[in-house]
Amino acid sequence: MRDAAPQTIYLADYTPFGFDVDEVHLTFDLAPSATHVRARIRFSPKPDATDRTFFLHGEDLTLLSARIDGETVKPKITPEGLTCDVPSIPFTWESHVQIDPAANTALEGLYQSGGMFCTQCEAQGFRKITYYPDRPDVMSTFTVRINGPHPVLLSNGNLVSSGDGWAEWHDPWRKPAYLFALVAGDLIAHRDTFTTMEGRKVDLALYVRPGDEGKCAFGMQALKDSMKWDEEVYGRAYDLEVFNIVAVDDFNMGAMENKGLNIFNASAVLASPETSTDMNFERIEAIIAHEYFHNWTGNRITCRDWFQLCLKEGLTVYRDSQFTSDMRSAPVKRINDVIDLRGRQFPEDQGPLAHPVRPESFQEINNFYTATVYEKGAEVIGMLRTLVGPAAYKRALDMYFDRHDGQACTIEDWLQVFEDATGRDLSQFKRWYSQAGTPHLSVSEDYKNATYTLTFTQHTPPSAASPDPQPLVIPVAVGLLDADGNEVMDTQILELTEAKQSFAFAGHSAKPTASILRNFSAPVVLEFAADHAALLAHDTDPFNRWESGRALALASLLASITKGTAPDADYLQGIATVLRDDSLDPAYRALMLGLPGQSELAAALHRKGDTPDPQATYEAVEAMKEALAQTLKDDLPGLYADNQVTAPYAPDAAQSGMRALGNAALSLLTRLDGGDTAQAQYGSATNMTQQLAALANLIRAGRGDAALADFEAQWKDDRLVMDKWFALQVSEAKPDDAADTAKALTRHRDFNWKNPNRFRATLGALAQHHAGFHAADGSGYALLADWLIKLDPVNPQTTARMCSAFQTWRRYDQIRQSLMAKELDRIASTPNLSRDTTEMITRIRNA
Ligand code: 0A1
Ligand code: ZN
Repeated sequence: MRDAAPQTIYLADYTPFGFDVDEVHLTFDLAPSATHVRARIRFSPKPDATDRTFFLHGEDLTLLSARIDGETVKPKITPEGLTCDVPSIPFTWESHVQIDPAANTALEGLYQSGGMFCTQCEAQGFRKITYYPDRPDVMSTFTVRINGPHPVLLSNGNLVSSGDGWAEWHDPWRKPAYLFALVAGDLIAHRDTFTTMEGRKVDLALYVRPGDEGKCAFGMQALKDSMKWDEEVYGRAYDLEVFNIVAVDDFNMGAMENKGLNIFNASAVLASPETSTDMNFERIEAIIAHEYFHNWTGNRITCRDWFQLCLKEGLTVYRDSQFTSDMRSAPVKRINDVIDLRGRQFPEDQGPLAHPVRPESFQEINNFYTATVYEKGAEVIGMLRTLVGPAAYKRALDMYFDRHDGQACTIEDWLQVFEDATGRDLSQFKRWYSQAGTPHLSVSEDYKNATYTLTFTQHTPPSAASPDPQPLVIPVAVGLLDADGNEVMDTQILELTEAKQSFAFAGHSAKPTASILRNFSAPVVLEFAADHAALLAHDTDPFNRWESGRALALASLLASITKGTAPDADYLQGIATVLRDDSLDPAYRALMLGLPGQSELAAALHRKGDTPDPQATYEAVEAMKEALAQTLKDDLPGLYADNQVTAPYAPDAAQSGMRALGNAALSLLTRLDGGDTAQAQYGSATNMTQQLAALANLIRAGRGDAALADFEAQWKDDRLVMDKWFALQVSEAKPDDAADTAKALTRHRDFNWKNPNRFRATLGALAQHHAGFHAADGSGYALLADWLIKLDPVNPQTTARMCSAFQTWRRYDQIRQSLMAKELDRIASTPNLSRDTTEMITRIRNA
């Protein structure tokens, strides 16, 4: 049972733990409802400690015995942990607790998933396994003995010895408890090896449930590619004899970087051409890389406290985006990252959940694994690299690894290496870590006497999190083009530091066309009346060329919504020209056909002081797609045919780009042929990318019933594919049907609502269906609230994350606002609501 009044924790209150932990020995006797955990821990009081309180975290534990140096002690126990009188010299603490993994539906600590035992300890799950100073600045070596009847028994580090029914593991690298992991089950190993640049052989294994053996090869290759990339690009080699990955079906997040034993949501690692789309393959490759890269950025150098989460997450996301850019197409990756940033991080930063990249307080840390910490955190690192340049970035990173290996660090430590490596003063730059909100950057231009001048004004809207925002250091990449599209000034990085600042470019005999914020060099909202049509035709920066098309689409859609105008003909023609250019990468052309998301449109309307109407927004987007289909009607059959891959399936950038363009063409073609091409594609598809795209189009064309039934019959035993079947029906439903469709699916025999993937596939898809979730009668709000109330006692973490569907509620009209307020209040007044959900609902409701 949780506290009635949740406590707020402050960064400013940080104090170190008064003891060093020299070594940890754990013994597990596994049993579903009564697992016994014996801990033997060597503590040494720190000579210089200001606070010597011996407090060990512990939750939902039954303490059977406790001893200090062999003598029984009687600690004082509270719901959060225990305190005990301890010697002032080094001593050995022994405890014996009993826990109940079978009853652990929250999926935090030691739990069961499909008969196997597994753990999730980040952020504060280890305290549900044994009494321990469960904080990231307490680091120790771990030796773990597991007794259990399972064929596979795994923990961190290297295998010391094993026998029938037991195994012993030792992790020589000191680590915080959040990186502890244990797995026991009847699993199949897909094995390989990797030889490090230092010549050490590492045994690699990917453990999966029997039946999933055929879905391992891609993940294994991604792991080896990641290991090699981190050696080549960051000079970082792996440091144990084994690296294990385990796939589990029940997992709250994507995956977890436990030392030497990564645990993955099955959806983030299992892949095969028949069951996974190209997007799934790319995501899996990125997540495997992300978790692997944490070995250095997160594990070897960890966080002093949870306020520093972005130290490991922002940097590791930045590293995994660099990896994907190198493995695939850099412009395509950048565009996709920006789409994601605008779709998830901007709404967070512009609403009641706004918080700095390094928050200063929290109630429940699990609520801060956010797009701001991860994705904006990565953007901040990208800006730092842009400002100092790649060579200095490398020097700083080498210094960081050298200086801080084995330590638990802060953002101050991180910035210090950049200051030391470059001599720069980063005190103003540091505001990116402490100030919430998305900056707006408005730009005006002036041309006289052959001098072209750009004037920038930066403004960050004040918020509860940052009531008095200050100017930031903003790197703005700018290039200049002439009337024929030739570059007359290569990309330059302008460094904005003031609220208003001008930059003059002399020697231009004609007024140039400016391409501003190239490659999206800073996470800001740019307001500039650029010559988008010219940039769409000619910009040499692929990001800004795409961005210009996007800006034209946005302007046209906003005009349709507010003034009822028809889609902009210049935009349609500009896009048609780009699509006809065969010299451009198909993946890039496919992105050109994308339109701003409906919630992005709602945000843009809100920014202009309008009240978004979700139905009108939906209709404007539909009309735009119709206009694109008409404009391209003579091109679509060719575009579709030319982008059919005949070679054997490979999830690489070249093939997936062709399929992306072929399927983008298909979705327009379906508007013209009523779904005939989609029907043919559904019949002949031999991979999931083609099958799912065909199915989506058939649903949109109103003729999906037979294919949906066929798909279900084909895939009913594959849980990951069935997640797609659930999600697609909701996301492709007409706005008025979305809530009913989701509701009907919750009654399907395979709707296992305790499985986070299935819950997200169904209710998460509704939350993301903008016009469906915001249906005028409030049915979307009510259905989501019903299910959040039901899920909360079972799995607070997943419940709390999904509350963010309501974060934009103040954007909408009074009727919708009161419908949403009613649901927020209904959730808030649920008896015994978790700390996680209480915090989220309170922050959202207080908007
Ligand atoms: N550190 C992991 C993600 C993760 C975070 C929290 C979790 O439980 C609260 C689980 C996983 C990563 O960045 O991949
Ligand atoms: Zn991470």
